[in-house]
Amino acid sequence: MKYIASGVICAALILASCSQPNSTSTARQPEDPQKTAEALKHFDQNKFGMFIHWGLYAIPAGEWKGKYVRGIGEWIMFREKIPVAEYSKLAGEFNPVKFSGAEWSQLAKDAGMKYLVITSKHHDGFAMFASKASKYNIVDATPYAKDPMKELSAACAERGLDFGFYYSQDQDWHEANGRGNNWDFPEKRDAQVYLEGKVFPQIREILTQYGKLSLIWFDTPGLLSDQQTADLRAMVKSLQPSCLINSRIGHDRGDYAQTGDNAIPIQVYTKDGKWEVPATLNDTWGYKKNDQHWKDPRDLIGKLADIVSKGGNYLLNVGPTAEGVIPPASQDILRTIGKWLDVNGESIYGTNPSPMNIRDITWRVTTKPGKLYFHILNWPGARMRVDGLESEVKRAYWLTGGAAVPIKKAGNGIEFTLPAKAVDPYDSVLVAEIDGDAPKIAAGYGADEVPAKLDLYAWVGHLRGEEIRYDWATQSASGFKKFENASNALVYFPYKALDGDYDVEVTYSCANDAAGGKFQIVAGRRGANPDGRVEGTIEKTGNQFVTRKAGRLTVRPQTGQIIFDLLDDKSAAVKIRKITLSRASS
Ligand code: FHN
Repeated sequence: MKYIASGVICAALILASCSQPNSTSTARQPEDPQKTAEALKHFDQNKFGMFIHWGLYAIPAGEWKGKYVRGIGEWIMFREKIPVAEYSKLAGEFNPVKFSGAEWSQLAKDAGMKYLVITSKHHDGFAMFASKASKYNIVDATPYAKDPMKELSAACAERGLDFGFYYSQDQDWHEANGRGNNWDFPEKRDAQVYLEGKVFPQIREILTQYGKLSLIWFDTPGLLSDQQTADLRAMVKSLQPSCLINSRIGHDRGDYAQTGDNAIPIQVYTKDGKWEVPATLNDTWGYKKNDQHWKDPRDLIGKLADIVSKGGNYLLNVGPTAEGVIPPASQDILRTIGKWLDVNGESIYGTNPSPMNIRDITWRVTTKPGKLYFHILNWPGARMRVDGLESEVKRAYWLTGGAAVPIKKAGNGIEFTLPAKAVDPYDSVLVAEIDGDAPKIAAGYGADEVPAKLDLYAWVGHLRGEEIRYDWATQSASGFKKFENASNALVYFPYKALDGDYDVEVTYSCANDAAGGKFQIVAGRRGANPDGRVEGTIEKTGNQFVTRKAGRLTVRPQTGQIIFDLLDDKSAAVKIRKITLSRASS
Protein backbone atom coordinates (compact mmCIF):
# COMPACT_ATOMS: atom_id res chain seq x y z
CA MET A 1 0.00 0.00 0.00
CA LYS A 2 1.45 3.32 -1.05
CA TYR A 3 1.34 6.24 1.29
CA ILE A 4 -0.49 9.20 -0.20
CA ALA A 5 0.33 11.65 2.50
CA SER A 6 -0.11 15.37 2.68
CA GLY A 7 3.12 17.14 1.73
CA VAL A 8 3.77 18.00 5.34
CA ILE A 9 3.83 14.46 6.56
CA CYS A 10 5.54 13.04 3.52
CA ALA A 11 8.45 15.44 3.75
CA ALA A 12 8.89 14.60 7.39
CA LEU A 13 9.30 10.88 6.79
CA ILE A 14 12.89 9.87 7.32
CA LEU A 15 14.06 6.31 7.52
CA ALA A 16 15.80 6.08 10.84
CA SER A 17 18.02 3.23 12.02
CA CYS A 18 16.30 0.17 13.43
CA SER A 19 15.74 -0.16 17.13
CA GLN A 20 15.08 -3.27 19.15
CA PRO A 21 11.45 -4.34 19.53
CA ASN A 22 10.01 -2.65 22.60
CA SER A 23 9.79 -4.38 25.91
CA THR A 24 6.02 -3.96 26.08
CA SER A 25 5.35 -6.06 22.99
CA THR A 26 3.02 -8.99 23.41
CA ALA A 27 3.89 -12.53 22.46
CA ARG A 28 2.85 -11.86 18.88
CA GLN A 29 0.68 -13.91 16.63
CA PRO A 30 1.69 -13.75 12.99
CA GLU A 31 -0.63 -11.45 11.05
CA ASP A 32 -3.63 -12.94 9.34
CA PRO A 33 -3.76 -11.28 5.88
CA GLN A 34 -7.15 -12.85 5.21
CA LYS A 35 -8.69 -10.97 8.14
CA THR A 36 -7.17 -7.71 6.95
CA ALA A 37 -8.44 -8.33 3.42
CA GLU A 38 -11.98 -9.01 4.67
CA ALA A 39 -11.92 -5.90 6.88
CA LEU A 40 -10.72 -3.81 3.94
CA LYS A 41 -13.50 -5.08 1.71
CA HIS A 42 -16.03 -4.12 4.35
CA PHE A 43 -14.37 -0.72 4.83
CA ASP A 44 -14.49 -0.10 1.08
CA GLN A 45 -18.23 -0.72 1.05
CA ASN A 46 -18.86 1.71 3.91
CA LYS A 47 -17.83 4.80 1.88
CA PHE A 48 -18.86 7.42 4.43
CA GLY A 49 -17.73 7.91 8.02
CA MET A 50 -17.75 10.43 10.86
CA PHE A 51 -14.51 11.84 12.17
CA ILE A 52 -14.62 13.45 15.63
CA HIS A 53 -11.90 15.75 16.95
CA TRP A 54 -12.61 16.28 20.61
CA GLY A 55 -10.22 17.32 23.34
CA LEU A 56 -9.12 20.06 25.74
CA TYR A 57 -8.66 22.47 22.82
CA ALA A 58 -12.46 22.73 22.67
CA ILE A 59 -12.25 24.95 25.78
CA PRO A 60 -10.19 27.82 24.30
CA ALA A 61 -12.10 27.15 21.06
CA GLY A 62 -9.76 29.23 18.92
CA GLU A 63 -9.03 32.06 21.36
CA TRP A 64 -6.10 32.41 23.74
CA LYS A 65 -5.94 35.19 26.35
CA GLY A 66 -8.61 37.13 24.50
CA LYS A 67 -6.81 36.90 21.15
CA TYR A 68 -8.14 35.10 18.08
CA VAL A 69 -5.73 32.38 16.94
CA ARG A 70 -5.73 31.63 13.22
CA GLY A 71 -5.60 28.08 11.93
CA ILE A 72 -7.05 24.77 13.02
CA GLY A 73 -8.38 24.80 16.58
CA GLU A 74 -6.66 21.69 17.94
CA TRP A 75 -3.26 23.24 17.18
CA ILE A 76 -3.74 26.16 19.60
CA MET A 77 -1.20 24.84 22.12
CA PHE A 78 1.44 24.62 19.41
CA ARG A 79 0.60 27.89 17.67
CA GLU A 80 0.67 29.88 20.89
CA LYS A 81 3.54 27.86 22.38
CA ILE A 82 1.48 27.36 25.50
CA PRO A 83 3.57 25.76 28.27
CA VAL A 84 2.47 22.32 29.42
CA ALA A 85 1.98 23.68 32.94
CA GLU A 86 -0.53 26.18 31.62
CA TYR A 87 -2.30 24.13 28.94
CA SER A 88 -2.79 21.14 31.21
CA LYS A 89 -4.84 23.32 33.60
CA LEU A 90 -7.59 23.14 30.97
CA ALA A 91 -8.18 19.57 32.14
CA GLY A 92 -9.42 20.96 35.46
CA GLU A 93 -12.20 22.75 33.57
CA PHE A 94 -13.17 19.98 31.16
CA ASN A 95 -16.63 18.80 32.11
CA PRO A 96 -18.67 17.67 29.11
CA VAL A 97 -21.94 17.18 30.95
CA LYS A 98 -23.95 17.32 27.73
CA PHE A 99 -22.02 14.48 26.08
CA SER A 100 -24.23 11.62 24.96
CA GLY A 101 -22.80 8.62 23.15
CA ALA A 102 -26.33 7.75 22.04
CA GLU A 103 -26.87 11.18 20.46
CA TRP A 104 -23.51 11.31 18.73
CA SER A 105 -23.75 7.85 17.27
CA GLN A 106 -27.38 8.42 16.28
CA LEU A 107 -26.32 11.55 14.43
CA ALA A 108 -23.73 9.55 12.50
CA LYS A 109 -26.41 7.00 11.72
CA ASP A 110 -28.90 9.69 10.65
CA ALA A 111 -26.22 11.15 8.38
CA GLY A 112 -25.90 7.80 6.61
CA MET A 113 -22.40 7.29 7.96
CA LYS A 114 -21.26 3.72 8.44
CA TYR A 115 -18.27 4.22 10.68
CA LEU A 116 -17.01 6.61 13.32
CA VAL A 117 -13.44 7.55 14.23
CA ILE A 118 -12.71 9.66 17.31
CA THR A 119 -9.55 11.20 18.74
CA SER A 120 -8.37 9.07 21.64
CA LYS A 121 -5.24 11.22 21.95
CA HIS A 122 -4.40 14.14 19.68
CA HIS A 123 -1.09 16.00 19.45
CA ASP A 124 -1.73 17.80 22.77
CA GLY A 125 -1.11 14.44 24.47
CA PHE A 126 -4.34 14.34 26.48
CA ALA A 127 -6.05 10.95 26.57
CA MET A 128 -9.80 11.18 26.09
CA PHE A 129 -10.15 7.68 27.56
CA ALA A 130 -9.32 5.90 30.82
CA SER A 131 -5.57 5.37 30.77
CA LYS A 132 -3.35 3.78 33.36
CA ALA A 133 -0.35 4.63 31.21
CA SER A 134 -0.75 8.39 31.73
CA LYS A 135 -2.58 10.31 34.43
CA TYR A 136 -3.16 13.00 31.84
CA ASN A 137 -6.53 11.56 30.88
CA ILE A 138 -10.21 12.42 31.06
CA VAL A 139 -10.99 10.12 34.00
CA ASP A 140 -8.10 11.09 36.27
CA ALA A 141 -7.56 14.73 35.37
CA THR A 142 -11.00 16.26 34.83
CA PRO A 143 -14.06 16.96 36.97
CA TYR A 144 -16.04 14.80 34.52
CA ALA A 145 -14.09 11.76 35.78
CA LYS A 146 -15.81 9.32 33.39
CA ASP A 147 -14.74 7.55 30.23
CA PRO A 148 -16.92 8.83 27.35
CA MET A 149 -15.33 6.34 24.97
CA LYS A 150 -16.96 3.44 26.82
CA GLU A 151 -20.36 4.96 26.24
CA LEU A 152 -19.63 5.97 22.65
CA SER A 153 -18.17 2.64 21.56
CA ALA A 154 -21.13 0.79 23.09
CA ALA A 155 -23.62 3.16 21.45
CA CYS A 156 -21.95 2.64 18.07
CA ALA A 157 -22.05 -1.13 18.49
CA GLU A 158 -25.77 -0.93 19.34
CA ARG A 159 -26.43 0.96 16.11
CA GLY A 160 -24.28 -1.24 13.92
CA LEU A 161 -21.69 1.50 13.30
CA ASP A 162 -18.04 0.55 12.97
CA PHE A 163 -15.93 2.21 15.64
CA GLY A 164 -12.30 3.30 15.42
CA PHE A 165 -9.80 5.47 17.27
CA TYR A 166 -7.53 8.25 16.05
CA TYR A 167 -4.17 8.21 17.86
CA SER A 168 -1.26 10.65 17.42
CA GLN A 169 1.65 8.26 17.76
CA ASP A 170 4.69 10.50 17.44
CA GLN A 171 3.62 14.07 17.90
CA ASP A 172 2.87 14.70 21.59
CA TRP A 173 3.35 18.20 23.00
CA HIS A 174 2.83 17.06 26.59
CA GLU A 175 5.84 14.78 26.74
CA ALA A 176 9.56 15.58 26.85
CA ASN A 177 10.19 12.60 24.58
CA GLY A 178 7.20 13.16 22.32
CA ARG A 179 7.65 15.25 19.18
CA GLY A 180 6.75 18.89 18.69
CA ASN A 181 7.07 20.79 21.95
CA ASN A 182 10.45 22.50 21.84
CA TRP A 183 9.33 25.46 23.97
CA ASP A 184 9.08 23.32 27.12
CA PHE A 185 11.51 20.62 26.03
CA PRO A 186 14.39 22.00 23.96
CA GLU A 187 16.60 18.97 24.66
CA LYS A 188 17.01 16.09 22.23
CA ARG A 189 14.23 13.57 22.70
CA ASP A 190 14.31 9.79 22.87
CA ALA A 191 11.35 8.52 20.86
CA GLN A 192 11.77 4.96 22.12
CA VAL A 193 11.35 6.07 25.73
CA TYR A 194 8.17 7.89 24.75
CA LEU A 195 6.86 4.91 22.77
CA GLU A 196 7.46 2.44 25.54
CA GLY A 197 6.24 4.72 28.31
CA LYS A 198 3.07 5.99 26.68
CA VAL A 199 2.25 4.92 23.14
CA PHE A 200 2.50 1.13 23.34
CA PRO A 201 0.65 0.94 26.67
CA GLN A 202 -2.07 3.29 25.45
CA ILE A 203 -2.45 1.46 22.15
CA ARG A 204 -2.92 -1.70 24.18
CA GLU A 205 -5.54 0.10 26.29
CA ILE A 206 -7.56 1.33 23.34
CA LEU A 207 -7.43 -2.12 21.75
CA THR A 208 -8.56 -3.94 24.87
CA GLN A 209 -11.04 -1.62 26.61
CA TYR A 210 -13.61 -0.84 23.91
CA GLY A 211 -14.52 -4.07 22.15
CA LYS A 212 -13.92 -4.46 18.44
CA LEU A 213 -12.10 -1.60 16.75
CA SER A 214 -12.62 -1.40 13.02
CA LEU A 215 -9.50 0.71 12.63
CA ILE A 216 -6.78 2.76 14.28
CA TRP A 217 -6.17 6.06 12.57
CA PHE A 218 -2.58 7.11 13.23
CA ASP A 219 -1.45 10.61 12.34
CA THR A 220 1.76 12.54 11.62
CA PRO A 221 4.26 9.65 11.88
CA GLY A 222 7.11 12.13 11.86
CA LEU A 223 10.45 10.67 12.78
CA LEU A 224 9.56 7.20 14.03
CA SER A 225 11.80 4.54 12.53
CA ASP A 226 10.64 1.71 10.33
CA GLN A 227 11.25 -0.75 13.19
CA GLN A 228 9.27 1.35 15.65
CA THR A 229 6.45 1.54 13.13
CA ALA A 230 6.62 -2.20 12.52
CA ASP A 231 6.37 -2.77 16.28
CA LEU A 232 3.32 -0.57 16.46
CA ARG A 233 1.66 -2.42 13.61
CA ALA A 234 2.52 -5.79 15.11
CA MET A 235 0.96 -4.80 18.41
CA VAL A 236 -2.30 -3.73 16.77
CA LYS A 237 -2.59 -6.84 14.61
CA SER A 238 -1.66 -9.10 17.47
CA LEU A 239 -4.37 -7.73 19.74
CA GLN A 240 -7.06 -7.33 17.05
CA PRO A 241 -6.18 -9.04 13.77
CA SER A 242 -9.13 -7.47 11.90
CA CYS A 243 -8.36 -3.92 13.01
CA LEU A 244 -7.31 -1.85 9.99
CA ILE A 245 -4.38 0.55 10.14
CA ASN A 246 -4.23 3.71 8.06
CA SER A 247 -1.22 4.82 6.03
CA ARG A 248 -0.32 7.59 8.45
CA ILE A 249 1.30 4.95 10.60
CA GLY A 250 4.21 5.68 8.25
CA HIS A 251 6.79 3.69 6.28
CA ASP A 252 4.15 2.22 3.95
CA ARG A 253 2.94 0.00 6.78
CA GLY A 254 -0.77 0.87 6.58
CA ASP A 255 -3.56 -1.27 5.19
CA TYR A 256 -5.17 1.62 3.33
CA ALA A 257 -4.16 5.16 2.47
CA GLN A 258 -5.15 8.67 3.38
CA THR A 259 -5.00 11.56 1.02
CA GLY A 260 -3.87 14.83 2.56
CA ASP A 261 -6.47 16.67 4.61
CA ASN A 262 -9.37 17.78 2.39
CA ALA A 263 -7.45 16.49 -0.62
CA ILE A 264 -9.50 14.86 -3.37
CA PRO A 265 -7.59 13.39 -6.32
CA ILE A 266 -8.38 15.09 -9.63
CA GLN A 267 -8.94 11.76 -11.42
CA VAL A 268 -10.10 8.24 -10.62
CA TYR A 269 -7.37 6.77 -8.43
CA THR A 270 -7.27 3.02 -8.01
CA LYS A 271 -3.61 2.23 -8.70
CA ASP A 272 -2.53 1.95 -5.09
CA GLY A 273 -5.45 0.33 -3.32
CA LYS A 274 -8.06 1.76 -1.01
CA TRP A 275 -7.92 5.37 0.21
CA GLU A 276 -9.88 7.80 2.31
CA VAL A 277 -10.23 11.59 2.37
CA PRO A 278 -10.30 13.14 5.86
CA ALA A 279 -12.23 16.39 5.55
CA THR A 280 -13.57 19.28 7.58
CA LEU A 281 -17.11 20.64 7.67
CA ASN A 282 -15.78 24.16 8.23
CA ASP A 283 -12.11 25.23 8.41
CA THR A 284 -11.12 23.43 11.62
CA TRP A 285 -11.11 19.93 13.10
CA GLY A 286 -11.31 20.81 16.78
CA TYR A 287 -14.13 23.19 17.83
CA LYS A 288 -13.56 26.91 17.19
CA LYS A 289 -16.35 29.17 18.29
CA ASN A 290 -15.79 31.77 15.52
CA ASP A 291 -15.59 29.35 12.66
CA GLN A 292 -19.03 29.46 11.07
CA HIS A 293 -17.74 28.78 7.57
CA TRP A 294 -19.88 25.69 7.11
CA LYS A 295 -19.78 23.85 3.82
CA ASP A 296 -23.07 23.60 2.07
CA PRO A 297 -24.79 20.19 1.80
CA ARG A 298 -24.70 20.49 -1.99
CA ASP A 299 -20.94 20.75 -1.81
CA LEU A 300 -20.62 17.84 0.63
CA ILE A 301 -22.99 15.51 -1.20
CA GLY A 302 -21.20 16.36 -4.44
CA LYS A 303 -17.86 15.67 -2.77
CA LEU A 304 -19.14 12.33 -1.47
CA ALA A 305 -20.16 11.31 -5.01
CA ASP A 306 -16.90 12.68 -6.41
CA ILE A 307 -14.74 10.77 -3.90
CA VAL A 308 -16.66 7.50 -4.18
CA SER A 309 -16.59 7.70 -8.00
CA LYS A 310 -12.81 8.04 -7.83
CA GLY A 311 -12.37 5.05 -5.50
CA GLY A 312 -12.24 6.62 -2.03
CA ASN A 313 -14.08 6.85 1.27
CA TYR A 314 -15.13 10.17 2.82
CA LEU A 315 -14.37 10.75 6.51
CA LEU A 316 -16.15 13.93 7.44
CA ASN A 317 -15.33 15.71 10.68
CA VAL A 318 -17.30 17.26 13.51
CA GLY A 319 -15.71 19.20 16.37
CA PRO A 320 -17.85 19.00 19.53
CA THR A 321 -17.77 21.72 22.17
CA ALA A 322 -16.17 21.27 25.58
CA GLU A 323 -19.65 20.64 26.97
CA GLY A 324 -20.04 17.71 24.63
CA VAL A 325 -22.34 19.20 22.02
CA ILE A 326 -21.85 18.71 18.30
CA PRO A 327 -22.50 22.20 16.88
CA PRO A 328 -26.14 22.45 15.72
CA ALA A 329 -25.04 23.73 12.28
CA SER A 330 -23.00 20.54 11.76
CA GLN A 331 -25.95 18.45 12.89
CA ASP A 332 -28.31 20.10 10.42
CA ILE A 333 -25.89 19.65 7.53
CA LEU A 334 -25.27 16.01 8.39
CA ARG A 335 -28.98 15.21 8.65
CA THR A 336 -29.53 16.80 5.24
CA ILE A 337 -26.88 14.52 3.78
CA GLY A 338 -28.55 11.59 5.55
CA LYS A 339 -31.92 12.39 3.96
CA TRP A 340 -30.30 12.42 0.55
CA LEU A 341 -28.62 9.09 1.30
CA ASP A 342 -31.93 7.59 2.46
CA VAL A 343 -33.10 7.88 -1.13
CA ASN A 344 -29.82 7.64 -3.00
CA GLY A 345 -27.71 5.34 -0.82
CA GLU A 346 -27.87 2.60 -3.45
CA SER A 347 -25.65 4.77 -5.68
CA ILE A 348 -22.99 5.18 -2.97
CA TYR A 349 -22.64 2.20 -0.58
CA GLY A 350 -20.98 -0.88 -1.98
CA THR A 351 -20.43 0.70 -5.39
CA ASN A 352 -17.40 0.50 -7.65
CA PRO A 353 -15.54 3.54 -8.94
CA SER A 354 -16.07 5.25 -12.27
CA PRO A 355 -15.03 3.25 -15.33
CA MET A 356 -14.52 6.58 -17.14
CA ASN A 357 -12.05 9.40 -16.72
CA ILE A 358 -13.10 12.74 -15.27
CA ARG A 359 -13.70 15.55 -17.76
CA ASP A 360 -15.67 18.31 -16.06
CA ILE A 361 -17.99 18.95 -13.13
CA THR A 362 -21.32 18.03 -14.72
CA TRP A 363 -21.49 14.44 -13.51
CA ARG A 364 -19.70 11.61 -11.76
CA VAL A 365 -20.50 7.94 -12.07
CA THR A 366 -20.45 4.99 -9.68
CA THR A 367 -21.30 1.44 -10.70
CA LYS A 368 -22.72 -1.91 -9.65
CA PRO A 369 -22.90 -4.92 -11.93
CA GLY A 370 -25.20 -3.98 -14.83
CA LYS A 371 -25.84 -0.46 -13.52
CA LEU A 372 -24.30 2.96 -13.85
CA TYR A 373 -25.30 5.67 -11.39
CA PHE A 374 -24.80 9.12 -12.91
CA HIS A 375 -24.57 11.75 -10.19
CA ILE A 376 -25.56 14.98 -11.91
CA LEU A 377 -23.92 17.72 -9.88
CA ASN A 378 -24.30 20.71 -12.22
CA TRP A 379 -27.45 20.64 -14.28
CA PRO A 380 -26.50 20.62 -17.96
CA GLY A 381 -29.89 21.71 -19.37
CA ALA A 382 -32.30 19.68 -21.49
CA ARG A 383 -29.78 17.07 -22.61
CA MET A 384 -26.81 15.27 -21.14
CA ARG A 385 -24.45 13.55 -23.52
CA VAL A 386 -22.06 10.95 -22.18
CA ASP A 387 -19.36 10.41 -24.78
CA GLY A 388 -17.40 7.17 -24.80
CA LEU A 389 -20.04 4.93 -23.20
CA GLU A 390 -20.31 2.13 -25.76
CA SER A 391 -22.51 -0.26 -23.77
CA GLU A 392 -26.09 -0.63 -24.82
CA VAL A 393 -28.24 1.19 -22.27
CA LYS A 394 -31.42 -0.83 -21.84
CA ARG A 395 -33.27 1.71 -19.75
CA ALA A 396 -32.65 4.73 -17.58
CA TYR A 397 -34.57 6.19 -14.64
CA TRP A 398 -34.25 8.57 -11.71
CA LEU A 399 -33.36 7.05 -8.37
CA THR A 400 -35.69 9.63 -6.83
CA GLY A 401 -39.19 8.63 -7.84
CA GLY A 402 -38.21 6.10 -10.51
CA ALA A 403 -39.49 8.08 -13.54
CA ALA A 404 -38.04 6.90 -16.87
CA VAL A 405 -35.38 8.98 -18.62
CA PRO A 406 -35.46 8.99 -22.46
CA ILE A 407 -32.23 7.80 -24.04
CA LYS A 408 -30.76 7.75 -27.52
CA LYS A 409 -27.48 6.71 -29.07
CA ALA A 410 -25.25 9.71 -29.85
CA GLY A 411 -21.81 9.51 -31.45
CA ASN A 412 -19.71 7.01 -29.53
CA GLY A 413 -21.89 7.41 -26.47
CA ILE A 414 -25.39 8.12 -25.30
CA GLU A 415 -27.65 11.08 -24.77
CA PHE A 416 -30.19 11.43 -21.96
CA THR A 417 -33.13 13.82 -22.21
CA LEU A 418 -33.51 15.71 -18.95
CA PRO A 419 -36.24 17.84 -17.40
CA ALA A 420 -35.70 21.59 -17.32
CA LYS A 421 -34.74 21.60 -13.65
CA ALA A 422 -32.68 19.31 -11.44
CA VAL A 423 -34.62 16.38 -9.99
CA ASP A 424 -32.76 16.76 -6.69
CA PRO A 425 -31.33 20.07 -5.42
CA TYR A 426 -28.06 18.41 -4.35
CA ASP A 427 -27.28 15.54 -6.69
CA SER A 428 -29.81 13.98 -9.09
CA VAL A 429 -28.98 10.33 -9.59
CA LEU A 430 -29.78 8.85 -12.98
CA VAL A 431 -29.57 5.06 -13.16
CA ALA A 432 -28.58 3.54 -16.51
CA GLU A 433 -29.10 -0.20 -16.85
CA ILE A 434 -26.66 -1.65 -19.33
CA ASP A 435 -26.29 -4.85 -21.26
CA GLY A 436 -23.89 -7.09 -19.30
CA ASP A 437 -22.27 -6.51 -15.93
CA ALA A 438 -19.32 -4.33 -16.89
CA PRO A 439 -19.62 -1.18 -19.01
CA LYS A 440 -17.84 -0.94 -22.35
CA ILE A 441 -15.85 2.26 -22.61
CA ALA A 442 -14.36 3.72 -25.80
CA ALA A 443 -10.59 4.21 -26.11
CA GLY A 444 -9.50 7.49 -24.57
CA TYR A 445 -12.38 7.58 -22.07
CA GLY A 446 -11.27 4.87 -19.64
CA ALA A 447 -10.63 5.66 -15.98
CA ASP A 448 -6.90 5.06 -16.33
CA GLU A 449 -6.56 7.27 -19.45
CA VAL A 450 -6.00 10.86 -18.40
CA PRO A 451 -7.34 13.31 -21.02
CA ALA A 452 -4.64 15.37 -22.77
CA LYS A 453 -6.54 18.51 -21.85
CA LEU A 454 -7.76 18.79 -18.28
CA ASP A 455 -10.10 21.45 -16.97
CA LEU A 456 -9.42 21.75 -13.27
CA TYR A 457 -12.53 23.51 -12.01
CA ALA A 458 -12.32 25.39 -8.72
CA TRP A 459 -14.90 23.02 -7.23
CA VAL A 460 -12.54 20.07 -7.63
CA GLY A 461 -9.73 21.78 -5.73
CA HIS A 462 -9.42 22.40 -2.04
CA LEU A 463 -10.16 25.99 -1.03
CA ARG A 464 -7.46 26.40 1.57
CA GLY A 465 -7.69 29.29 4.00
CA GLU A 466 -10.17 31.14 6.16
CA GLU A 467 -11.21 33.80 3.66
CA ILE A 468 -11.53 31.91 0.39
CA ARG A 469 -15.11 31.14 -0.73
CA TYR A 470 -16.86 29.25 -3.53
CA ASP A 471 -19.64 30.89 -5.53
CA TRP A 472 -22.05 28.40 -7.11
CA ALA A 473 -23.60 30.93 -9.49
CA THR A 474 -20.30 31.66 -11.25
CA GLN A 475 -18.63 28.33 -10.37
CA SER A 476 -15.61 30.21 -9.11
CA ALA A 477 -13.44 30.70 -6.04
CA SER A 478 -12.65 34.09 -4.62
CA GLY A 479 -11.04 35.70 -1.54
CA PHE A 480 -7.37 34.97 -2.18
CA LYS A 481 -6.15 36.99 0.78
CA LYS A 482 -2.41 36.87 1.21
CA PHE A 483 -0.66 36.07 4.50
CA GLU A 484 2.97 35.47 5.34
CA ASN A 485 2.74 31.69 5.70
CA ALA A 486 -0.88 30.79 5.22
CA SER A 487 -2.21 32.50 2.11
CA ASN A 488 -5.61 31.52 0.87
CA ALA A 489 -5.09 29.18 -2.03
CA LEU A 490 -6.81 26.88 -4.48
CA VAL A 491 -5.07 23.52 -4.33
CA TYR A 492 -5.36 20.49 -6.65
CA PHE A 493 -4.10 16.99 -5.97
CA PRO A 494 -2.95 15.12 -9.08
CA TYR A 495 -2.02 11.83 -7.36
CA LYS A 496 -0.01 10.42 -10.24
CA ALA A 497 -2.48 11.53 -12.94
CA LEU A 498 -0.01 13.95 -14.51
CA ASP A 499 3.52 13.64 -15.80
CA GLY A 500 5.25 16.06 -18.15
CA ASP A 501 4.97 19.63 -19.35
CA TYR A 502 1.59 21.32 -19.54
CA ASP A 503 0.47 24.57 -21.12
CA VAL A 504 -1.57 26.40 -18.52
CA GLU A 505 -4.57 28.65 -18.99
CA VAL A 506 -6.52 30.36 -16.24
CA THR A 507 -10.21 31.24 -16.56
CA TYR A 508 -11.13 34.11 -14.28
CA SER A 509 -12.98 37.38 -13.90
CA CYS A 510 -11.78 40.51 -12.19
CA ALA A 511 -13.16 43.98 -11.61
CA ASN A 512 -11.00 46.55 -13.38
CA ASP A 513 -10.00 48.34 -10.19
CA ALA A 514 -8.80 45.06 -8.59
CA ALA A 515 -6.63 43.99 -11.52
CA GLY A 516 -2.83 44.16 -11.70
CA GLY A 517 -1.96 41.72 -8.91
CA LYS A 518 0.44 38.85 -9.50
CA PHE A 519 -0.45 35.18 -9.22
CA GLN A 520 1.57 32.00 -9.26
CA ILE A 521 0.80 28.36 -9.95
CA VAL A 522 3.23 26.00 -8.28
CA ALA A 523 3.46 22.26 -8.86
CA GLY A 524 4.93 20.60 -5.77
CA ARG A 525 6.14 22.47 -2.74
CA ARG A 526 6.33 26.23 -2.64
CA GLY A 527 9.78 27.69 -2.12
CA ALA A 528 12.98 26.24 -3.44
CA ASN A 529 12.81 23.54 -6.11
CA PRO A 530 9.16 23.07 -6.95
CA ASP A 531 8.51 20.60 -9.79
CA GLY A 532 7.12 23.47 -11.85
CA ARG A 533 6.02 27.09 -11.50
CA VAL A 534 4.36 29.75 -13.62
CA GLU A 535 3.63 33.35 -12.75
CA GLY A 536 1.28 35.90 -14.28
CA THR A 537 -0.65 39.12 -13.81
CA ILE A 538 -4.40 39.34 -13.26
CA GLU A 539 -5.80 41.51 -16.05
CA LYS A 540 -8.80 43.84 -16.09
CA THR A 541 -11.77 41.85 -17.37
CA GLY A 542 -14.65 44.19 -16.53
CA ASN A 543 -16.06 41.37 -14.39
CA GLN A 544 -16.37 39.10 -17.45
CA PHE A 545 -14.87 35.62 -17.37
CA VAL A 546 -11.89 35.35 -19.70
CA THR A 547 -9.30 32.65 -20.39
CA ARG A 548 -5.65 33.71 -20.40
CA LYS A 549 -2.47 31.78 -21.10
CA ALA A 550 -0.18 31.51 -18.09
CA GLY A 551 2.88 29.59 -19.31
CA ARG A 552 4.24 26.06 -19.15
CA LEU A 553 4.18 23.96 -15.98
CA THR A 554 6.12 20.79 -15.26
CA VAL A 555 4.26 18.22 -13.18
CA ARG A 556 5.73 14.91 -12.05
CA PRO A 557 3.99 11.73 -10.85
CA GLN A 558 5.24 12.48 -7.35
CA THR A 559 3.91 16.07 -7.43
CA GLY A 560 1.62 16.14 -4.42
CA GLN A 561 -0.18 19.38 -5.18
CA ILE A 562 -0.71 22.16 -7.68
CA ILE A 563 -1.29 25.43 -5.86
CA PHE A 564 -2.79 28.64 -7.20
CA ASP A 565 -2.32 31.72 -5.03
CA LEU A 566 -1.44 35.38 -5.21
CA LEU A 567 1.90 37.07 -4.62
CA ASP A 568 0.29 40.22 -3.27
CA ASP A 569 -3.14 41.34 -2.07
CA LYS A 570 -4.05 43.59 -4.97
CA SER A 571 -6.27 41.12 -6.82
CA ALA A 572 -7.58 39.14 -3.83
CA ALA A 573 -11.13 39.56 -5.21
CA VAL A 574 -10.34 37.78 -8.49
CA LYS A 575 -12.77 34.93 -9.25
CA ILE A 576 -11.03 31.80 -10.47
CA ARG A 577 -13.27 29.38 -12.35
CA LYS A 578 -10.76 26.87 -13.66
CA ILE A 579 -7.18 26.13 -14.53
CA THR A 580 -6.71 24.21 -17.75
CA LEU A 581 -3.69 22.00 -18.31
CA SER A 582 -2.97 20.85 -21.86
CA ARG A 583 -0.23 18.35 -22.42
CA ALA A 584 2.54 20.11 -24.34
CA SER A 585 3.33 18.33 -27.59
CA SER A 586 7.10 18.82 -27.47
O1 FHN B 1 -2.30 17.74 12.54
C1 FHN B 1 -3.42 16.97 12.31
C2 FHN B 1 -4.70 17.78 12.38
O2 FHN B 1 -4.81 18.38 13.62
C3 FHN B 1 -5.88 16.85 12.14
O3 FHN B 1 -5.95 15.87 13.14
C4 FHN B 1 -5.73 16.19 10.80
C5 FHN B 1 -6.83 15.25 10.41
O4 FHN B 1 -6.49 14.56 9.27
N1 FHN B 1 -4.49 15.43 10.75
C6 FHN B 1 -3.29 16.18 11.05
C7 FHN B 1 -2.70 16.85 9.90
O5 FHN B 1 -2.70 16.11 8.75
